[in-house]
Amino acid sequence: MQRFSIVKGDIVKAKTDAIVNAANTSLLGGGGVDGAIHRAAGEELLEECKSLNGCERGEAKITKGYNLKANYVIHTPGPIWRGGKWGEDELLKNCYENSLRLAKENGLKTVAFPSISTGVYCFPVERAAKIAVNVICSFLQLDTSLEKVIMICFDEDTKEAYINAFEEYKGKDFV
Ligand code: AR6
Repeated sequence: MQRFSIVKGDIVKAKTDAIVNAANTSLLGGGGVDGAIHRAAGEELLEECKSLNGCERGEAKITKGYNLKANYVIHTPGPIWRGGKWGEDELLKNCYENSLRLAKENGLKTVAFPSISTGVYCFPVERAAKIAVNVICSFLQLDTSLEKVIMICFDEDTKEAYINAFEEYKGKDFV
């Protein structure tokens, strides 16, 4: 089985154990994928999020999924793009790593990610895709508890960026 896949779609419909939310540091909802997840999960998600006291960029926190098909939501605020010299790459890497670590710690087997930071936060998608693919595939190579990670891209251009990044990664050392 291919343990990493890239698809076009709407993450709120994913039937994975967890979906990842490209949140903001308040964790109290917003636009983009965050808004879609909160709308689909219902008011109880916001209530649980209020008890978490926010989240630093690059960190991750987990809640239940409520009305979603996914049992859990992993919330991670990504970096806001400010030109690339303000630690944006490292913060984005941390988002993926900490989300995967949290999934593993909670015994989850399947996780779906959106393209963190490449919407409202304006992180260039080709650069973000390389970081995401490298972190996810390296994690899967070292860890056997996670069975499947899916990148769910909302549009064709985003999907293409992730597929190109994956092809480049496979060219290096993915088996
Ligand atoms: N399923 C999958 N991907 C989606 C969906 C969806 N339903 N909806 C949007 N995307 P963004 P960010 C894609 O802006 O850049 C919020 O207000 C979207 O096309 O959601 O990390 C938060 O509260 C893009 O490719 O997240 C924060 O304030 C990707 O998801 C801020 O936006 C990320 O776009 C976070 O900005």
